[in-house]
Amino acid sequence: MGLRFQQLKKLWLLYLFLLFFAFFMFAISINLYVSSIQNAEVEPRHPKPPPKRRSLWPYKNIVAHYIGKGDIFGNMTADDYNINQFEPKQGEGADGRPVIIPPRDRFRMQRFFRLNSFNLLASDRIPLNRTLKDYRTPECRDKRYASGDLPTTSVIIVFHNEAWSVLLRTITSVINRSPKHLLKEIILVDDASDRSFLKRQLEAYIDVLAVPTRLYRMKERSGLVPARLMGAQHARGEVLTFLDAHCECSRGWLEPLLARIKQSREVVICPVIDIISDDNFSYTKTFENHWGAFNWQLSFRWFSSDRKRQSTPKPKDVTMPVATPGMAGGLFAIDRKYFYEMGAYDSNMRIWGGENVEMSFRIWQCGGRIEISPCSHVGHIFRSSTPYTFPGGMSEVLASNLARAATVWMDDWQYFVMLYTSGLSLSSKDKVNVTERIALREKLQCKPFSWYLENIWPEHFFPAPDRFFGKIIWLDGETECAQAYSQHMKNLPGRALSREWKRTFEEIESKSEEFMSLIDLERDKCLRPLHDDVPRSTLQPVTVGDCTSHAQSMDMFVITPKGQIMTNDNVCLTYRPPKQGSIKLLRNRNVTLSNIMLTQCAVDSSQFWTYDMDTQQISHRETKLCLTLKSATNAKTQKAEKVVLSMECNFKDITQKWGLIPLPWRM
Ligand code: LR7
Ligand code: MN
Repeated sequence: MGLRFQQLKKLWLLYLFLLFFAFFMFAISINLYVSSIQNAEVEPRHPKPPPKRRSLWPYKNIVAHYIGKGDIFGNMTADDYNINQFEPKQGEGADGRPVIIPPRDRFRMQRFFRLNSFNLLASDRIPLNRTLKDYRTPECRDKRYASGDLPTTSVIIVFHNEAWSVLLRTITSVINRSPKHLLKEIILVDDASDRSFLKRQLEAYIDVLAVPTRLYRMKERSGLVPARLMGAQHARGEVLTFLDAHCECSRGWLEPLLARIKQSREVVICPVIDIISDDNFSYTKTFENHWGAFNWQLSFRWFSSDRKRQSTPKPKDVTMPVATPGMAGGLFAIDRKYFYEMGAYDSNMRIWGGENVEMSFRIWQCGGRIEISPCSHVGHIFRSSTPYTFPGGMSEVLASNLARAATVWMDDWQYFVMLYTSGLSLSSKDKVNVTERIALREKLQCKPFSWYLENIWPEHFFPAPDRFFGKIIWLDGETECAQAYSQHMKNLPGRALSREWKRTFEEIESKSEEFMSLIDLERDKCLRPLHDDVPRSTLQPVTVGDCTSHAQSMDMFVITPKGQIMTNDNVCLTYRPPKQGSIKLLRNRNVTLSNIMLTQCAVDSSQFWTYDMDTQQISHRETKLCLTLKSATNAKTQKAEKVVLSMECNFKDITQKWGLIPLPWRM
């Protein structure tokens, strides 16, 4: 009997163990599935600025990383959308710390993530008035503003189906961290939300706030531009300050913005945009010295190379705003009258996107300035997908908004954008009516786009009349195009040809039609990144391959007269001798080593190249090494891959011969 019992007990234990094990495996597989859904997502719709890091190694915050967006969590019901589950816990998220969701709520957390594309449960635990750190530099903290003299402002917040706790935390942070006499009012514009808590409940809530707060509602869903225009119409402050509906203003955010406008009413001034995690709501400070511009598809991008500060008596005053060619779009202050003098917004832009491009070009080209104040810090929740609907279709709406901006402001460059942006084409131009905006451009006597590129954004990576734009092919001697190209170069008069890029561009330009008609996108081999799926900001080895495989333009290059070889997103061909320490790192990342990489452009001797028309070699100017195509073994997969590296030049070596095939970019 005793033995029986012992055996039974063992069986039970085994059974329990198996049960536990099965459950464990199930949890892991769900986790894997969820992360696979997330990884499948393309690049973030709106890039985060690089966070300010203490160590060199990018740390990853692993608190509450278990996010769900997939459909395994069941369909959302009307109740799910409309209940307000805000239940603040004292001290949660204090000082901008991350929220940790208790294990029992994890499933619900994942379920509710998709409502707003951020972790709603995390937000719902954080008090509206949570504390934040002071993110300003000591210099900024010490700065005194003649606060009595500053203009007043109306803060305008437009929203569509924003979460209760997030919207109210935005408002609370504005009220608590703005000097009362400067904050004239808060204006909310509801872009036809349907969540029930944004109706009566919101009206009752704002009625009793310490700062006059008014709520206007759009009759039908229109988008952020019509909503902001409605808000601006009702504003009475001297300055309009726009914020997204999911921000947190940190200490001292407002004074630097108003002080700059007081100094010059023609400045549109933006705060530094810090990162509130969509995952755990932690607040991360970002670098003060970054600035923004646009890629070839007019998506906003952050850059961080050094820029001159607004000129001051003290040349290196780190509290001075930095001029930025582009604005992210959501967070900025502008003199109210100046806003209207400059044409407010293009009221025909719907839903989302493009208005930040339009405003950036317009303000600069028509005589204003756009700057980022390093002393003003506002956090914004960056998310990787759009939670709301896009009436009219996301790509159609975005394409139309971008076509409007490009047609009015970009002169010759509008064709470039339309040719190389998916969703746009040369006929996009005919589908938009921008007569009024063109009249505005004439009335304000705005400068051409070429002026903007040369003076406001000299670091730009767009084509230009004095630049080459096209593909770089390997002259393997086999394809028709390669043969015609080599033939042309060989027959140029004069043995010792000039090594000026300008001369090269001219020679190529004169035959551009022929080369373009001969290029065979499948057989010719184009210079391009080795991997398709690597983030653009990291180092990428280079190879040659199929010329069609990079719809997103990474096999097209712009070459400047000084010899920088650039591609989209501010990426440049770079000579980079592998360091001892980095070898291991690259191996781990499953990348073949090479001393040639694509990486962020910088004005640096590692990025200047020379072309020899006589030998068709591209050499690194400083080391005089030639771009060479070699087979290498991938350290991890052990597979052979072709990699471009730089080696001693040998004019007989066919693996060192390159041709520049121009592509059209303007009419
Ligand atoms: O149909 C809509 N109606 C709205 O009222 C769509 C949006 N909105 C509201 C929305 O609730 C939010 O408050 O408009 C605001 C902006 O929409 P988001 O938060 O979905 O936009 P975003 O933060 O992804 O995008 C950035 O680019 C947009 C282009 O149209 C706007 O300019 C956003 O204001 C802008 N946000 C920022 O610049 C914050 C920093 C992001 C960066 C970089
Ligand atoms: Mn936003």
